[in-house]
Amino acid sequence: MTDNTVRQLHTDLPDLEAQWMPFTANRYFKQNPRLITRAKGMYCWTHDGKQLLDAVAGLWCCNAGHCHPKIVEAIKQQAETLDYAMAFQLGHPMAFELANKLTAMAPEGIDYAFFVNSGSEAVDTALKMSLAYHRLRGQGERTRLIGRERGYHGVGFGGISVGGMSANRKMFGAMLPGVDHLPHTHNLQENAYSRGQPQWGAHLADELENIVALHDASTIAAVIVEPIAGSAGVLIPPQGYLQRIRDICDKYGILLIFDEVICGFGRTGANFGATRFGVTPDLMTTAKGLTSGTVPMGAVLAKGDIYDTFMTGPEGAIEFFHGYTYSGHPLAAAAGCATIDVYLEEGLIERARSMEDKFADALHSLKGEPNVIDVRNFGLIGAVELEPIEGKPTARAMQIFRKCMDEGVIIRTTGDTLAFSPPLIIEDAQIETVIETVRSAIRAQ
Ligand code: PXG
Ligand code: PLP
Repeated sequence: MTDNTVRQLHTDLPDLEAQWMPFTANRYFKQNPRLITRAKGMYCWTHDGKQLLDAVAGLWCCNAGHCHPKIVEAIKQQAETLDYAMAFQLGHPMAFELANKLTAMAPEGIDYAFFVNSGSEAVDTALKMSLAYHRLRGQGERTRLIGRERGYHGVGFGGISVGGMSANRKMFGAMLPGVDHLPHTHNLQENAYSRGQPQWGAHLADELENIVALHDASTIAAVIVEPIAGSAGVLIPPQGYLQRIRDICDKYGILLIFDEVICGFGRTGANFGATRFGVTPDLMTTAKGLTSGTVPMGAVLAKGDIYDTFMTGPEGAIEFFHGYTYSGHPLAAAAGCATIDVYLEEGLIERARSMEDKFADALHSLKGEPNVIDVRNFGLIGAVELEPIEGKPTARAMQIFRKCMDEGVIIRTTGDTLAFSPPLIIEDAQIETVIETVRSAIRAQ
């Protein structure tokens, strides 16, 4: 069923019908196509030649900017040298090199990297590692997984089970059994217009004590939280909150997983959210910025103690019955190595930290604009929350998104919140362009 009028209007486009697009209003899109055909640095270009300033780094992933020449070159070279090497029982040098680079930039004690292809796979892998870890230690009854309301952990069955976004869960049946959720920390009455970490809310971590009291610690394997919840609207952890979660996990022998898929690789102004917040989890899930969005890849980073627990059976036997055909794929590994080199050589992570105040000033200047009810920020993540149009949730943010696109700036929306996560190379003038475009779009409603 192809709509000929659309095809006639956009004769330079391929037939759009056959692709079932992810997290997209397919029918609206196919009537109003927006295709990106080229990108460089802070900018993307559409099929009809329009230039767009990218204020979300693709989908929170192109942290080094688009098509960085060093990363592009590394991918080209790798494609010419080794396309694929069997991932199980064989290996190739680039994956080991990347594991070394990654663990060198991770918090102290995080010494191992297990490669996957996405954030969703990283989450499912970390959850499986947690269950197997306890079982290997003779605590196989620790099977419960604790997530958080308004958490996003990708779209695998594990990820949606511990995740806390109802639209992503309600269509898919019972999911994993034995999952519970912490409350989220978003509270506009207490915390609206916080700059950086809100002061109120550390006590919400104590809800984990109630969950432990309900189920008993001996049944709980792991707690998974994003240091900053991204997809559900940029929810910054209250001061002291993450440390309290860490302390309660330690008290009861529960593993703590930080989902760093968005927070990793400079987004928070440090290597990882864990680094910036000074709280070290047992497992970290990463993806996105790992290859600056160029080739799909994720990694689970693990404490030495967890790896060691697996390395106890007979030598020559597989220790963890898990892995993907493309775990540590050569192109992804080459992209990852070059990306980390770029972050370090160009000082992009320090750069993100040094831009944080300017970014915060610019974002918070939107306070007082029509229907703005909150502005929040941390590192190079920001959000502007809007009063929903009565009876039409999400419509206001979507109108502003479309207006910004028309004016040449890509932002992201979630619910009635506008989200920002620019590449770490953003310049002062580009911050101003983003914010002034958003201001005009807000005023134009
Ligand atoms: N965990 C977290 C914390 C994420 O943000 C995933 C896991 C899943 O990663 P993959 O690679 O499987 O998509 C994510 C992904 C948005 C948006 O605009 C956020 C994500 C993905 C797409 C859109 O909020 N986060
Ligand atoms: N389905 C089938 C039939 C397979 O053979 C495989 C892998 O060999 C998979 C799924 C899993 O694919 P991947 O390893 O890319 O996740």
